[in-house]
Amino acid sequence: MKKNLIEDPFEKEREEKGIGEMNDQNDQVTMVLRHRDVRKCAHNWKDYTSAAKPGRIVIPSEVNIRETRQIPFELDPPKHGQYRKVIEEWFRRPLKEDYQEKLKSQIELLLDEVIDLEQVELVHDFALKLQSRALTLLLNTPFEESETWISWGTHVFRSEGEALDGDKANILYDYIDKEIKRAELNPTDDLYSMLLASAVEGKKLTHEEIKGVLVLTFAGGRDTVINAVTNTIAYFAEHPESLTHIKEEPEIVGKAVEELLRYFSPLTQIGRVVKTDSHICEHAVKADTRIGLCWASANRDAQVFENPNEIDLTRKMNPHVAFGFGTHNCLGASHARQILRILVLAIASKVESIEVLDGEENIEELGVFRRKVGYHNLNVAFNKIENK
Ligand code: HEM
Ligand code: EMZ
Repeated sequence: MKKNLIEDPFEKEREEKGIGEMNDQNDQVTMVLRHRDVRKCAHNWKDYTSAAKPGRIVIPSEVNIRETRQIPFELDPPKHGQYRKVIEEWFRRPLKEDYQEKLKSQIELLLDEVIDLEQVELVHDFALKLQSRALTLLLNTPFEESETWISWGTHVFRSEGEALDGDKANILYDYIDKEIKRAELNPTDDLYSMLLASAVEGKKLTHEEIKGVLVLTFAGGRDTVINAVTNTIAYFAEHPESLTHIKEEPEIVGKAVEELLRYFSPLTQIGRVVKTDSHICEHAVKADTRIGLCWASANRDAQVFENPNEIDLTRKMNPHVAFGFGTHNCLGASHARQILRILVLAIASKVESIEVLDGEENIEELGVFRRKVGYHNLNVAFNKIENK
């Protein structure tokens, strides 16, 4: 059996009931499992709100370690749209050629750093570095800042043995506070300075609001990207024929990345809080409880995807929801997609084959469901194409 298989734990419940149940810190979560229902609920912000107490729509809930509201993630329309408008264009910069050129040289350089090593631990010594260095481009901050971010490890709110680590979260909050003050004194052309110069309905953004955007940028785009990068490399290690396919037809890379995102679904679910008693799939959901929009389950729904458990790099119809759906669809998607496309092409041009040595899987425990999202660590050896 292939080690990099990511099994779908939701199939039976999705087909039979449409929902799954789990408990998170004594708070019931009804997981919405079908593609159609996930999209419907994501669209229905009036009944299922994102604007609950900060941290509550994240599963596991972060209410005990976070007071700052993440913006625009934890807002509903119409406020959501007003704030999203402030940052939307900034998050489209990854579509520009010079951004992609810089990202390409970062990724190629990093690959060159590890390609000759006897073995490399992909999560910390490759994916975390790649994610942190790339983030300097998105924030438009000095490259050296990535050293600090790398030192925080793979998750800003979790540490080994602790699902929610308040002390660790404080390191991020202090760092962001300091950076906002720095940008206020010495504006540059970075994200902090852009936000300090922005306004909503004629009112300048407060430090707390700016912090909310930055916490989201640091937290939301971290383990998701790290897992996507690690899983992608593990996949090509175990599917040399797919690496050959990319080498022969590099133009399929866009489709290939979408399919890998569908299959890996780096963010399993995001919650909403129910506003009034209602029903999902004939199942009662009570006001002030949570539902989970389970992107990972929706992405394996056989009603939508033929052979959902197979990776088909040239899949034609691929309406996956790995980046969410509707109002809150991922603002970091362009950045994440570019990272993965450039990475896959760089590997195709420099690497002959990849060998998986050993590793430890990262499994989420969600009530009766157990879902692999990636690895805690994964040792591999790259085999270089000679003369490259
Ligand atoms: C929203 C997934 C990378 C920033 C979302 C949502 C999903 C998602 C599913 C929807 C949340 C909801 O409906 O409540 C992913 C995945 C990623 C990724 C799978 C990597 C493969 C990133 C990156 C950034 C980022 C790199 C930025 C650095 C955001 C933001 C939102 C968001 C700001 C909120 C948008 C809004 O509320 O309007 N992401 N994300 N994400 N993501 Fe990502
Ligand atoms: C939150 C979330 C954002 C949360 C769009 O998803 O990602 C999670 O990894 C963070 O822990 O705080 O940012």
